[in-house]
Amino acid sequence: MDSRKKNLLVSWLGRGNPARQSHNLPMSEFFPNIPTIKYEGPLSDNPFAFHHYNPEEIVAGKSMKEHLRFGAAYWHCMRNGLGDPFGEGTALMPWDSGEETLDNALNRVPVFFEFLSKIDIDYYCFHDRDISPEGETLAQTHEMFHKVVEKMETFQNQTGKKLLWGTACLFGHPRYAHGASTSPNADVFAYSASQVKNAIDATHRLGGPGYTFWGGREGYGSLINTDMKREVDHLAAFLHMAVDYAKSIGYTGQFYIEPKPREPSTHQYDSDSAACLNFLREYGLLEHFKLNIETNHATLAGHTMEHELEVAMNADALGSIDANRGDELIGWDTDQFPTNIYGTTNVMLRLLKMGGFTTGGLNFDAKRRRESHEPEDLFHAHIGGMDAFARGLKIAAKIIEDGRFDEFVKTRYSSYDEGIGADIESGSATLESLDHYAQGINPPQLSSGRQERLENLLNDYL
Ligand code: XLS
Ligand code: NI
Ligand code: NI
Repeated sequence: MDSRKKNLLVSWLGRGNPARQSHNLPMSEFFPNIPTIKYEGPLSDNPFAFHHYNPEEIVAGKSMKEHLRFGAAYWHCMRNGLGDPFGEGTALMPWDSGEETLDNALNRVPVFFEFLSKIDIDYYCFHDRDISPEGETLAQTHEMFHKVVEKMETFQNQTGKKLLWGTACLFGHPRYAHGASTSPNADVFAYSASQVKNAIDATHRLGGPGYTFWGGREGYGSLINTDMKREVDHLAAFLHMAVDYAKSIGYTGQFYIEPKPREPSTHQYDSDSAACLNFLREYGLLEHFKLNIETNHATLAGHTMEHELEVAMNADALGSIDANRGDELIGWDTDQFPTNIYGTTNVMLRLLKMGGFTTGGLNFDAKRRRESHEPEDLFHAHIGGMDAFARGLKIAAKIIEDGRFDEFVKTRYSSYDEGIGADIESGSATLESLDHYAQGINPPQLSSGRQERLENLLNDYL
């Protein structure tokens, strides 16, 4: 493929060319100096060990591993050259020829599964175009894709690793410049459908319990040239087709939408949890979809992660989590590894209250900094994220067990437990009855919200 086309393909990965290295690969080990990562406890000073994540340790009735269901992202681990808008990729990937060929795609598979085994992560996620290249024709693209899927299946069977969710990349290729199912061009809609059909087939074959739609370019650059109503109708029609297709092949996995407000488009239709839920409800899709909430997308939307999780949970629609974090000083999706214990505690508090994941998990949709270009940095990055979530889980379990937060909130609303409050909640109160009631009482006396005291209490657990 000519170099212009190739550059376009690598640049959707965000992300620049992997630095070329020698091809004298060891046959069986791609991370020869990295041991299998094990739990050594908080006193260990071994950087290649977990200090807090102890997979079999029981916390709140389940092993840490069962609670957390960690996943690794193929796109970040294997395809992210660590380029940024100002410079090409820096990542050393000695196993990668840098070519968009089937052979190179097949060569990456054992590398990834070795990584999963050594880092002790059970699940992974991928886009179709992460694992295999675009061919000269659509038929050739699919043919190469299914060859790589076959190899992934073999490696899943050999290693016991599992797919968490699959997805299709409907935003990288130039044909998706105006969107995929929201493109004004119906042939592009058809191409998107073809990719999604094949990606669902692959997810089904690999036993993935979930399939994700992230909007990418399903939004607009400007309303001046956009028929928003038509585009959103098309998006809904597309998702209905996916639901129908899954049913027709007996795929019973959970569909997710992953909200994000912008980037690359100016506005994405799936901008946050509330917008997604409204869209799903309006188009009769809510029973078929849950949300995959990403921390950095929440903050881009001007919300906290906790807010996005609670909006989803309140609609019984929290499905899975893309675990990462943004940078307060940079206005884009920096996809950093989650290391903030406050953040992980807040996520785990909600997850524990929800009763944990069913089909979902904590997928590290996160990448190393451009300066962390060595293969071992992949390990440091994931170890940090896993340890941070292990601590978040333990702290959240303690907070729930201790019960003081829940007790405070319960008491704060106790005026609705009886009397006039209970009448309001049960629907028996009316404006007239409340008018009568309010005129017969003394002016309301408020209790303190005690925010600062509770913030101090939270710090006591950390
Ligand atoms: C991009 C998204 C993407 C999805 C999968 O910002 O996070 O990586 O998770 O398409
Ligand atoms: Ni994501
Ligand atoms: Ni993202």
